[in-house]
Amino acid sequence: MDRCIDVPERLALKGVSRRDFMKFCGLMATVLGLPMSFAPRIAEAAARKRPTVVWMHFAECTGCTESFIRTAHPWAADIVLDIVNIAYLETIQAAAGDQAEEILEETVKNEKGKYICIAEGAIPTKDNGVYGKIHGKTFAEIANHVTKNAAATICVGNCACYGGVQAAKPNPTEAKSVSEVTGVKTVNLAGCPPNADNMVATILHFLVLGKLPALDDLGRPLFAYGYLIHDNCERRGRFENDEFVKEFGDEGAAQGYCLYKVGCRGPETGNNCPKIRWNQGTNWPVGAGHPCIGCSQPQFWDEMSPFYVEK
Ligand code: FSX
Ligand code: SF4
Ligand code: F3S
Repeated sequence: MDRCIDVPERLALKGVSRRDFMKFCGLMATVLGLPMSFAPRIAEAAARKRPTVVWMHFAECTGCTESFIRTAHPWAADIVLDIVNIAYLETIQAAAGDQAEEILEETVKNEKGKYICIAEGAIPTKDNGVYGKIHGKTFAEIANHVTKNAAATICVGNCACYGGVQAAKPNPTEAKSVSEVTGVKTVNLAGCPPNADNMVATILHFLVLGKLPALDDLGRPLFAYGYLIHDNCERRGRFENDEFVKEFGDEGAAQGYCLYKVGCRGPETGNNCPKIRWNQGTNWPVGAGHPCIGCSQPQFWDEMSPFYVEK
C-alpha cells in the first residue's frame, strides 16, 4: 500500500485535512530550523517510513508520555503513532505480562541495530537496582539490553537525561541517567516534561535527514536547546528597563513585567519554549505569568531551587 496516500487519508478520517497536515510539516520544518522548502520532504518521510520504536519507562511520573500523547491537537501525536511502529510502550500497549515481555524480546532480537529506543525515567542503582524492576529484571539490566541493541537512544525528560527528580537530593535510590548507567551516548530531550513538538521534530529529523540532530555538550538537540529562554522572551524589554514583578499578583504582574525577581531562571536555561510555546502554541510558563524554573537544565531540582526567589 502507498503510505504517501495512506497517512493523509487516514488523518482525513480523523477530520485532519491535507492542508492541516502540510501546515504541521511546515511547523516541524520551523522547529528544526530548516527552510520551509523542507515541508514536502517531511510530509513524504512521514508518509513513507515506519521505524520501530521501543519506548521504555523507568523511574518517572509519565509526564513525558502525557506531554507527547495529550497535545492540544491529538492528531500531532497520531501522526507519529502513524509514522512509527511502536512495538512496546507500557502506557498505551494492549499486551501485558508475559506477552508484553515476549514482544519486547522479539523486537530487540529481530530489529537489532535498527529500532529507536526512547527512554523515559531515571534508573535506581542502590542495592543492585532493586528499587526498579519489571518482570524480574532491574531497570539497569533492561536499559543495558535495550539501548545497546538500538540504532539510537532518545531520552525524553530530565529523569532519563540527567536523573531528574529521582536523583534530586538526597537521592535515596541512587538514581542515575540512562547514559550514566549504560555508557550509551543518548540524545537528551531535556525538560520536565519536554515539549511534544521537540520530540516529534527529533524523530522527523532522523527520518528526513537520516541522522540524529546536532547536539550541545549536554546531549540536547541544538535546534531546540541552542539558545537561552531569556534571549527569546517577550518580557526581555521589561528586564532591560528594570521593570520587575516584585510579588505575584502585584501591579507589575498585571503589566507583564519581568519575572526575574520572583525566581525566573530563563537567563540560565536553554530551551525553545518562548518560540514554539506549549499546547499547540497557545502559551508558555512566562507568558502565563509563571517564572521559568529551569526544567531543561541538569539537576535543576537541586541547582535551580529554592524556586520563586531571585538567585
Ligand atoms: Fe521525569 Fe517524565 Fe519530569 Fe515526569 O516521565 S522529566 S518526572 S515530567 O514525566 O521523566
Ligand atoms: Fe528573562 Fe525570565 Fe525576565 Fe523573561 S521573565 S526576560 S526569561 S528573566
Ligand atoms: Fe521548562 Fe522553563 Fe520551558 S520551566 S517548560 S524550560 S519555560
